Amino acid sequence: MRRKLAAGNWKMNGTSAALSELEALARNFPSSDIDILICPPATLLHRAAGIVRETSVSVGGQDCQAAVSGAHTGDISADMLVDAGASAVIVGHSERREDHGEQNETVRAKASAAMGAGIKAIVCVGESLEQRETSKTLDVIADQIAGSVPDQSTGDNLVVAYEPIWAIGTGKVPSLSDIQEVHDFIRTLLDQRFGKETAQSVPLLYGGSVKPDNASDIFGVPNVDGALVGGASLKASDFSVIVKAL
Ligand code: G2H
Repeated sequence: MRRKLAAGNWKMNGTSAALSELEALARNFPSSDIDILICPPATLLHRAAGIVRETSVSVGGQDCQAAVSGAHTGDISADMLVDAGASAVIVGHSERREDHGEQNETVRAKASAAMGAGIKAIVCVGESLEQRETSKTLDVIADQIAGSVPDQSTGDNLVVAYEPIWAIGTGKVPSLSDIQEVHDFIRTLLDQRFGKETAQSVPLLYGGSVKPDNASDIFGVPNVDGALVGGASLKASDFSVIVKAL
């Protein structure tokens, strides 16, 4: 019922030369049963969209501004992402929450703007190490889901990514039972708020040090519908192994 999604987040990595990796990935997946998404830096988005055209790979943004247009120097609107060829955008990544002080309210407005522009919002949530060690994980997740997920969310316009902050780029990964606990919890929260049909149709991604050698174990966890992959999405060979494990 839910589509599976392997999403790559290149973060602030890649100039024109990196597009050869996207070309290789697109060659590997001319067609696929699962959704494959790469979110390159905004500077590459338009060219990236041209490269993946007519393959099973699509491209997305890493962030968007909540406003449609106007005096927001350096920002990019959801409509601009659409114009560049994006079908999705990551919002509320912990690096945005930390580096730019983004609160739930801002993340929700960005997700809402993305949905309004007709693209999927990949809303990121996740606890810090201190929050996990003081047993606050589920409280933090509940707060972020309540605050960051817009009311107009559906299975077609929302993806939720659970990314424990302490697992991002560190090589550390939660136990499979800990991943399942949080994913089950997110599904329950969505059920309580949107009803069973919508809750069951929203893809839930795990993110944080997903690599070729741990992907299939993570994908075996119930309620994990895919991954949001950082470092291991930069090389087509690594990311292709992860895609095939899904
Ligand atoms: C988590 C993830 C991508 P990495 O941020 O969103 O990065 O796979 O490098 O931990």
